[in-house]
Amino acid sequence: MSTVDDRPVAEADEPEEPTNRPEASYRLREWLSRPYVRHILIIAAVITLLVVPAAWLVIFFMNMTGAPASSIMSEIEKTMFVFTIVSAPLMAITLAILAYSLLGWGRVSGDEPPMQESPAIRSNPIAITLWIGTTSVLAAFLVVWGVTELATITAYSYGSTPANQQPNATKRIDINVTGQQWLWTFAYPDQNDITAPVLVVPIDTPLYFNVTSLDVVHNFWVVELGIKIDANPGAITNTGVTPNKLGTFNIRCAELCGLHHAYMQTQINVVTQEEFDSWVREMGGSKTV
Ligand SMILES: [Cu+2]
Repeated sequence: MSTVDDRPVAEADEPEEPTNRPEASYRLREWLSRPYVRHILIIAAVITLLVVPAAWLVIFFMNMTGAPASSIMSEIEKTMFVFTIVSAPLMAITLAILAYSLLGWGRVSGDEPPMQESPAIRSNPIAITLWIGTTSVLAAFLVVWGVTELATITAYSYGSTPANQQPNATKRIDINVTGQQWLWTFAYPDQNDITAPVLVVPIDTPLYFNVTSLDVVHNFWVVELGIKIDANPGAITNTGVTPNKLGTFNIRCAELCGLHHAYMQTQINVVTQEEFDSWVREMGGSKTV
């Protein structure tokens, strides 16, 4: 009896050569012809098309971001709309896959596992190139749009312009804004230093705010004007805006500053030049713009 094991040795499994793998374009077409892929793409297209009127309705028609009362806020609303539209296709495809998976439309009935299908789309060079290319172009567009808008808004708020070179520098109104727990005070240095707990300003006149705080960090925020800046103790921050719509808008504190932070709000009244002049006289000031 031989002690040598002469049974045939099993050959190691060799990876199968993908010699008969179909072309990438054929595989992509095959993938797109699957019913669940087409269903998901149709749902994604419908969601994308619905986002456009929905965004328009919320931002421009219902004015849920606050009806713009300055060029700054108009630019901000435009940017919100563009960002929503451009990101809609990606949101839509994610939601479509999620909905399809959750609702189980692709489920195979019975206990049988799903049938093995042809090579996965994740290894398809055409699909990968299209996906990365498209999302990169969308992202790059948003970066360019964002930087351009930021420059425009900064210019509108006089953030990048020295005080003496600002538009209508002679007509400009300086306002010293002081936040403290939990109220706002406004002083008009060029109008006999009158002070008021409510802001009154003329329409179409550049306003320049010198903002500070007496205690903790607050934040001076007017939604409809599109301005928002920290009020820091011991420092002055600046922002500016030209209101272009008559009306009364809320001024809120946008920095959690203690117990009554939620009630730290007052109002800005945008009035005509005549109304502003008579308000200044009433308050004891003399020189107006
Ligand atoms: Cu606050």
